[in-house]
Amino acid sequence: MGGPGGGTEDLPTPRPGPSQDTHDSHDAAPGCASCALSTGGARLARLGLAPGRHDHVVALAGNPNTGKSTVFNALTGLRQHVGNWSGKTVARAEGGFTYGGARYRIVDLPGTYSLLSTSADEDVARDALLFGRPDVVVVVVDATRLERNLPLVLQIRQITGRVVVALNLVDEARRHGLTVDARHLTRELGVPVVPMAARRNEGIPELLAAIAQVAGTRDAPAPLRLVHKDPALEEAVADLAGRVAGQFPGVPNARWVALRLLEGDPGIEAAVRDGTLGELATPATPVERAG
Ligand SMILES: Nc1nc2c(ncn2[C@@H]2O[C@H](COP(=O)(O)OP(=O)(O)OP(=O)(O)O)[C@@H](O)[C@H]2O)c(=O)[nH]1
Ligand SMILES: [Mg+2]
Repeated sequence: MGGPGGGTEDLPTPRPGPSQDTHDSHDAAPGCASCALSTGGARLARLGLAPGRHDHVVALAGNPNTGKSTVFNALTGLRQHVGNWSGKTVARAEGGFTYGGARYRIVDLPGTYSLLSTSADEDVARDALLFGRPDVVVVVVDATRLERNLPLVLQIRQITGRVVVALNLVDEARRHGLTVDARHLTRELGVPVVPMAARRNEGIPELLAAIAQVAGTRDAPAPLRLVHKDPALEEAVADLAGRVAGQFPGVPNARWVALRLLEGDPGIEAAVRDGTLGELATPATPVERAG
């Protein structure tokens, strides 16, 4: 896969302070649900998650329309419109910022409801989160619609503990008489939850501090692990995860891959069959990861 000419792009060197690179690229395998992972490392490079001269990589994820681009603009200090990723044309947004003397690259991912991907857009977000190994995943959630937003948070928590939840739109929630207990959520999820109203720049300093804390720790919480009550299922998952890890040494989230295989996820099945899962197994960034 890849745009015309294929291959990876040279990533721009992050500049001190705000910066942004917005790219339009064409996905050469439109609608190829079964080859979701077939671009391997090249795709991660295009996503901006490959190694570069930054200290930390931050991925911005969340349901559609939760304020991800608003958060992106607030963090990078830019006001550029960031298009959605849809259909064959992918507009990706990457930016940079410095905080506490460290350089961060931030990648705005397409909105997604689930990592159990059903669309090409969701495949992009899924691949990046599962295999891109960002130092921090900021999940932007809508405080007025928590019940619709939390499933994605929980799915992401199952693959990494390096998560900050940006509890956005608290101004809207207030308007509707809703109060969200962020402390309680923090305890339940085991990761920082930062109340914010990104459009008014409320909560941005707190979000930056939480990102820096997670980026800098070597003791991120372990991924949440769903324990299956049926011992036979648990055994099957463990067995398959072991085989996935044996076949593709270094692949992140072998257990997650095993669960999807047991469910018959066609994209994951194809990536295992044609071996492209292995292309995603190489460490993507220079920072040592926990979890
Ligand atoms: N009231 C309020 N509106 C916000 C806030 N943050 C974002 N918005 C508005 O919510 C709408 C969606 O914001 P975006 O930043 O485009 O959301 P997104 O998650 O990037 O959306 P997609 O890319 O379509 O998934 C815009 O109209 C924003 O101005 C906030 O904190 N409070
Ligand atoms: Mg957006």
